[in-house]
Amino acid sequence: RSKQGFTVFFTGFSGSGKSTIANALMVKLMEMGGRPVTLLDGDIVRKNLSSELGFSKEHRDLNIRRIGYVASEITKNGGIAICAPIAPYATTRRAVREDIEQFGAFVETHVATSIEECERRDRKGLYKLAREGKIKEFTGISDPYDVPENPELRLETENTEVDHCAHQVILKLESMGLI
Ligand code: GGZ
Repeated sequence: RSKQGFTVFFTGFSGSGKSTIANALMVKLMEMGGRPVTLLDGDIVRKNLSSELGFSKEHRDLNIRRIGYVASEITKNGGIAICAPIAPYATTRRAVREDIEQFGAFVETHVATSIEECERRDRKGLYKLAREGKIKEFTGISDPYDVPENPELRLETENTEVDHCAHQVILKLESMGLI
């Protein structure tokens, strides 16, 4: 009997490392073979599925619900979905969890890089713009982020290689009997 589908749902600040870890995880899961793996990355989804949306609470919630819907369809069909949006609101993450758990497992993974570290790295220069007020409602600077209280997994990235973070997800999936 084939295994159930599941969704790995990364959440964390801009620049926390979600996309990088999600990509490394996708490679590992694809190498294992067997089931299709679909990556729903924050900026790719925004471009292709949510291009009309901004960053108000309403628009972020719509964006996350769309991601959740696609992930639930993939999960229903026995596939693997990897999502990597900021997803700042706990209630919205909870709603997506409920959608997906009807069909398979939901593995909420908090990429716990601190706001100080994300701002220090500032890979895309967005934190500087947010501090200058040139980007409004910027998560962690001028907009809220609800820290996940009971995620399946929390990744401390500050002294951990990307590959090791992705490996921790693999170990969690094994311990949950999903792979
Ligand atoms: C947060 C913003 C904002 C604001 C633009 N707040 O590092 P990035 O650039 O590529 O990741 C961020 C991305 C966040 O989109 P998500 O779809 O993941 O957000 S949410 O889950 O809240 O819907 C950042 C960029 O968009 N960006 N303006 N105001 N991030």
